[in-house]
Amino acid sequence: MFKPDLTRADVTPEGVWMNRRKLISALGAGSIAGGLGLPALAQDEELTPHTWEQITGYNNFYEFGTGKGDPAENAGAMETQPWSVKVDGLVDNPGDYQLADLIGDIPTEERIYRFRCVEAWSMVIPWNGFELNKLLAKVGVQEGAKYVAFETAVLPDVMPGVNYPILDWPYREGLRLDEAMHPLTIMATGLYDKPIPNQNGAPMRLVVPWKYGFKSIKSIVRISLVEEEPHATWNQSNPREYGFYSNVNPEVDHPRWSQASERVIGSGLFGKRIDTLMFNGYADQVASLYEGMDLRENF
Ligand SMILES: Nc1nc2c(c(=O)[nH]1)N[C@H]1C(S)=C(S)[C@@H](COP(=O)(O)O)O[C@H]1N2
Ligand SMILES: [Mo]
Repeated sequence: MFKPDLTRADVTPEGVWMNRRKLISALGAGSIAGGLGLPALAQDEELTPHTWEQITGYNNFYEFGTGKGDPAENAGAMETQPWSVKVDGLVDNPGDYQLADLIGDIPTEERIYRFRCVEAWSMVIPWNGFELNKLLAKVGVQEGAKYVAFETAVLPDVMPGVNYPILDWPYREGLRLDEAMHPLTIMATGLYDKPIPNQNGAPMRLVVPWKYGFKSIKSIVRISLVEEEPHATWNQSNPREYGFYSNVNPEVDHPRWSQASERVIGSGLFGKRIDTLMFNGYADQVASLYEGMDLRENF
């Protein structure tokens, strides 16, 4: 079951520093000390909390441009109300839903997660959202469904990026059904108790905290329950560099850079570096999903 890890103290207020030791205990010392062969972290290190400015000003959302500032600059033009989401494939209740109808009475809650980009930077983000498994229960997953596939909107009028073949649009991602059902996997509709800004994936985006950031697909317009492993944009564009699983793993380097550490966005000009943790610090909760799998093969 979900157990709270990071707290509000890790993300607010501006300019306050927290002790690494506190983070370690917050993440659950078991995942670090529990014999996974990870290096012990220095206890006197500090970690910078993140601010609204960093989380909404330093983004990856290639539909709005490839620069980290492009989404904040361009995504405001995207109209997110009304927003329709197609649900199809192996479900009891397929259809084109208005987002509010799809979410219905599922309550939102706060989830504070470390978010680790494959580019070796991270932030601690206070999402508001709900477990994806609640939405899947509502649409009714049928026997035979093994994966969940997601697609982002393609809006050429407001998304400058989709007019260029930077990626194979629409942006697509997928999870194995057990990953999608895991209580850590959420659909986020808010940030810092505010509606999620467009640059962060309004009106609804996935957040899978133990995987590299690119799995957390933004501005979702389609959810499909399928039998076969679905296309995933980065995996498809460069399968040698980006695997389907994309689990954060400090022991498996990207072909062009190390994944053993990460730069904490906002912690000074060049960013403090911290050690990357197996499954991004969520090993206690998710390692069992991959029992018996070679994580070097299935990266
Ligand atoms: N549709 C879409 N979703 C996306 C991306 C994107 O380019 N397009 N970038 C991904 C990457 S690489 C990261 S690191 C996260 C960034 O999320 P954030 O900007 O909210 O921190 O979004 C992911 N989801
Ligand atoms: Mo990323």
